[in-house]
Amino acid sequence: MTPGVTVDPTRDRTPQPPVPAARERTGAAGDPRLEGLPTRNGAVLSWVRDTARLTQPDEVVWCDGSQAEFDRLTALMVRSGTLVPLNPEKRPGSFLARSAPGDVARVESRTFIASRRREDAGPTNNWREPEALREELAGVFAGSMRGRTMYVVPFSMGPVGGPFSRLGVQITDSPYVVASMRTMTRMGSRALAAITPGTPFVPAVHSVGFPLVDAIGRSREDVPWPCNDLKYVAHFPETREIFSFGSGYGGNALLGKKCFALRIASAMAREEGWLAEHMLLVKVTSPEQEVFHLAAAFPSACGKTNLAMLRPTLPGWRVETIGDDIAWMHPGPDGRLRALNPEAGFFGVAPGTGWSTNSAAMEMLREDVIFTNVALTDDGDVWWEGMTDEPPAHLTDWQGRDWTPDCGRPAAHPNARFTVSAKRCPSIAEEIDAPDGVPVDAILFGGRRAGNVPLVAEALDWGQGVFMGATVSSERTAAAEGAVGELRHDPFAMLPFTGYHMGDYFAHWLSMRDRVAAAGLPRVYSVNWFRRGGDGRLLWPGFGENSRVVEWICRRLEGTAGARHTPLGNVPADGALDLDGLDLAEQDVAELFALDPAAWLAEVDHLEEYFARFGARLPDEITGHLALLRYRLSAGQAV
Ligand code: GTP
Ligand code: SPV
Ligand code: MN
Repeated sequence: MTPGVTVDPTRDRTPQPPVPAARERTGAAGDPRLEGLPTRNGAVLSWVRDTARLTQPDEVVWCDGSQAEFDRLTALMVRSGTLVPLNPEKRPGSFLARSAPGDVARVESRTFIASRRREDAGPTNNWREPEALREELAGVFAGSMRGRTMYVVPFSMGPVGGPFSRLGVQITDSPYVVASMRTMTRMGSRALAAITPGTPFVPAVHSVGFPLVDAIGRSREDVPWPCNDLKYVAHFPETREIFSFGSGYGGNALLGKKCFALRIASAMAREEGWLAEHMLLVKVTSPEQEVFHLAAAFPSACGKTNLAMLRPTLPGWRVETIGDDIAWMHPGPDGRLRALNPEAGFFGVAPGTGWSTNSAAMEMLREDVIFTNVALTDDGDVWWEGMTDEPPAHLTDWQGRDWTPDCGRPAAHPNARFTVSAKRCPSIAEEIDAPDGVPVDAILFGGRRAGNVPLVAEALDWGQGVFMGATVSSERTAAAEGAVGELRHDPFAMLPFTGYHMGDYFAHWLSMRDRVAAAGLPRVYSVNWFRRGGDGRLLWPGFGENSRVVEWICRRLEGTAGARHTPLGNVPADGALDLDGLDLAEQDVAELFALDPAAWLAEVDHLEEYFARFGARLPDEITGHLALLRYRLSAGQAV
């Protein structure tokens, strides 16, 4: 039997393999009993039933998303050792989870796009032939939930019932995933009720791949963080299905996030004429009470959460948070590009988050948080690198070992994360619940770049803006497996998340020009908080001081700030970027905007080589912009 092709309730039933004795709601024939079930949707029911037959859990639990359910699950996980309750005086309602040491980040090498034709996945994705992958998945999922509970988790990405919202159902054998999905999405009864017969939903099957009973009935003990060395994060963009096996961590396992809201949604968006992007979303209010909405794409662990919760150092400016990771952007009836955050919570990087860098996040983390892979203090609180200047004298590290400041190991894993409801964020904007989103005034692209990329530059038009997105590269972070620090191309910060051919994706971005009124198209900027001087020092103070760049961008949108042309776009005119009160050497400011034509010509060569992989699917306009940049650089002018 193959998973995934099973959403059609009318198809023939073939004899199913026997299943082990059931405990509770599982009927004698292995079918979840229909009476008392919270839905009559035949497509959902038959898919759940078929998945249960394949994976053979002891019981099936339909999740309602209630507080009581969350409390039951967390209590269960405390008993099983998956969660450590934190000191209720220090961190009320909060827990620490420690993952297996081999299950700490997204696994890009095991992330698959199974489109019928290889060329539709393109050179940036791991392609698999769909039927062959289904066979393989059927093999690994067979019996994978033996001895466990299978949870059915209905959820909505975006407010339930909203015009741009999408529905999904995740099946999982991980209570940690259920609890996290409740925080990260609109999960439970309301979402299930919205999945009426005939309503499309994305079926997403997840198993940690650690059955407690084997094929011949022998049992084994559970472990605090069950997972499997063999991992799959598999997508069928054409039939809009997701299968994830072997990992309990983040984007591998919370399938509404990267798998649905980016990889599957990007394929939907291409077909339907919108954009599903790896972007934060903020509402900025100027001292004159003008409102601007900015979306910004930075690669994983490159500052989206920080910019999303920015506390401006410039007086009179206010930033409110709408999203920190994903934005869905649709051409609106008003001729604008309108964006919403499909998520309901934040799964943010802990290390580097502190009172001096992101005080809004620190306030957000005061209660009702699930922390994963941070360190535990002796009084039952949490700590990670960058939370305080002085580390505590003793900690229990993310693997449960004794830790002292001189032990030579980090206390928290570099990709340690917090999971918290958006409602906890002190700067949350009421627009997070606006079903039709907010109009986007500007889009920012950024990455970690020690060299070449200026602090800020403005694209002259949409075409150059798309080129800016296409040419993002960034030093790799701990958010995915692989060598940290290595520079890699990461177009639109979507390299690991575009569910189809990257060349077609560039073309789709260009086509937005024809879908949104010219006056309604956002302006596009590139930013870089991570430029370093010759001595290796960061040149820009970053964090709250990024408000100075935000101010220049908003003033450009208003038409009141000056700019000068460069081959890379418009940069602030002398004096147009407010640097008042910053202890920044003139030399450093110059270096933040320095343009070395030789270094850039080398970068253009690399880009040309990279883009060559996209073959005929690379839009001519991108090639044209590359040629234009080369010309401008060699002519030494800013045409
Ligand atoms: P994902 O959740 O992985 O998609 O990433 P994100 O972009 O939301 O990551 P996040 O904002 O949590 O970035 C985390 C890292 O970036 C932390 O180590 C921060 O300290 C660092 N960071 C954020 N903003 C700045 C900045 O302005 N300057 C510098 N130097 N570091 C920053
Ligand atoms: C990222 O890696 O971009 C994340 C974290 O936002 S995860 O959800 O694990 O993908
Ligand atoms: Mn992300």
